[in-house]
Formats: sequence, C-alpha cells, structure tokens
Amino acid sequence: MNTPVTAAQSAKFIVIEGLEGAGKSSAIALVRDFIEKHTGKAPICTREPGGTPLAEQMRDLVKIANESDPLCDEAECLLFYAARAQLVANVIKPALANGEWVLGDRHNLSSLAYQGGGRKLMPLVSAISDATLKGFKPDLTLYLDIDPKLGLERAARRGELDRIEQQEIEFFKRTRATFLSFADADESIKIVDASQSMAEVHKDIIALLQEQSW
Ligand code: Z5A
Repeated sequence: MNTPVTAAQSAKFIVIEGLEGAGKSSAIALVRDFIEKHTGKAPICTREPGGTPLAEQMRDLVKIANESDPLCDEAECLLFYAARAQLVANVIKPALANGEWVLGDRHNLSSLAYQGGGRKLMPLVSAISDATLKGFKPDLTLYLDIDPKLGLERAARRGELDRIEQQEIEFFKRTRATFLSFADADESIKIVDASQSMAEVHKDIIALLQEQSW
C-alpha cells in the first residue's frame, strides 16, 4: 500500500456520501491524504452540486430558498443532474482519462437517496440518472451512516441550516433508508458507522481503503 502506483494506469473515482452532520468534511481530508500517499499525487477534489463555474451557480439555486418562487421537487432534481452532467463531462472524466484520481464530496447516490427516497421521485431520478450518466459510477463510495436526528444536531451546531436541511425528519429518514438499501445492493458502496467518535470513524475508513486491491 505504501508503494506509489502509476496513477495513469489506474486512476480511481472515490466518493464520500452521507446525511448532513455525518462528518464528510473530515473524512474527505483523511481520504485525500491517503490517496496522496498511495499515488504520490493529491487527487482532484470535487463537490456536488458544484465543481465547475456553471455547476456552482446551480448549487446556489438549490441551496438558497426563494419564497416568491419556491423550487419544485422536479426542478430541484433536474438542477442536481444538470450540475452533475457538467462536472462529469468537464472535470471528472477528463481527470480520470489523464490518470488523475478524483475524490468527490457527494455524487449520484445523493440524488438517488434525497430526491429518489426523500422526495419520493425514484422513477424520475432513475430515468435521468441512466440517461445522463450512462452507467458511469464511482469505483468506491464510502457512505457515512448516521441517524438523522444526531446528524442534524451536529449540523445545527455548525450554523444556520440551508433549504434542504430544513426538511422534516421523515424526509431524512426516507433518505437514509434509501442510502442503506443502495449500499446493501452494491459492493462498491461501503457503510461506515458515523455515530462513532471521529477517531473510530477514521480508523474504519482507513481499514476500508487498505482493503481495496488498488
Ligand atoms: N443534495 C441533494 O439533495 N441531492 C444531490 O444530488 C446532491 C446533494 C449532490 C448539499 O449541501 C445539499 O444538497 C445537501 C444534500 C443535497 N443538503 N442537505 N440537507 P452541502 O454540500 O452544503 O452540505 P452537506 O454535504 O450536507 O454537508 P457538509 O456541511 O459538507 O458536511 P457534513 O458531513 O454535513 O458535516 P461536517 O461539516 O463534516 O460535520 C458537521 C459537524 O459535526 C462538524 O462540526 C464536525 O466537527 C462534527 N462532527 C463530524 N463528525 C463527528 C463525529 N464523529 N463526532 C462528533 N462530531 C462530529
């Protein structure tokens, strides 16, 4: 694991997912360092929604509530996929083709969980996902699993909650259940118990990374 690999031969796309307050920020810093040690080069880091100038504009549209023109659920879903299509086409695929590893703060699993599960729009989400991504997916997803009540308490301590964070608890319960059901069905999605202390969460993440046959 300590011998740097030739990135051009095996660039990987790794994604961190989880409900708010799951601890994605510190997990990303940890995985970024791991990749840098493993490959000899820091990964390209992305966030969703966002990561290109146009996708960042869409991020503002989905995060900030506009009371005179509330975003309907279908428009929200389309904005997430428009932002993702930009990011995949202009950043993620070119980086991987160039042999650079990519580390994502959220990706398609978030839409499946929040819009498909939370908003109950799974048929629409599945159709757009298939049409825009055409099977493109991360090599590894680390899903930081947390009870929404605990996650939202942590997120609230950090500051004001955004438009999506202000949804009722049932929305987040459905979202979490959908994250877990996708993780159960897909070997490339690993579940990390994010209710543990940060040190324990990080230990589990490193163990999962070391398990990979890269
Ligand atoms: N969204 C969507 O609906 N559909 C999609 O397709 C996509 C996204 C891509 C993006 O918001 C929103 O869009 C998000 C999902 C939705 N909204 N919601 N709700 P974002 O990117 O601004 O934010 P985020 O992704 O939800 O969260 P974050 O702020 O980047 O990270 P985090 O994982 O929520 O939390 P954190 O900052 O790492 O930790 C939160 C606090 O908890 C912090 O003070 C930590 O010190 C503390 N913490 C973390 N871990 C621990 C442990 N283990 N113990 C104790 N305390 C801890």
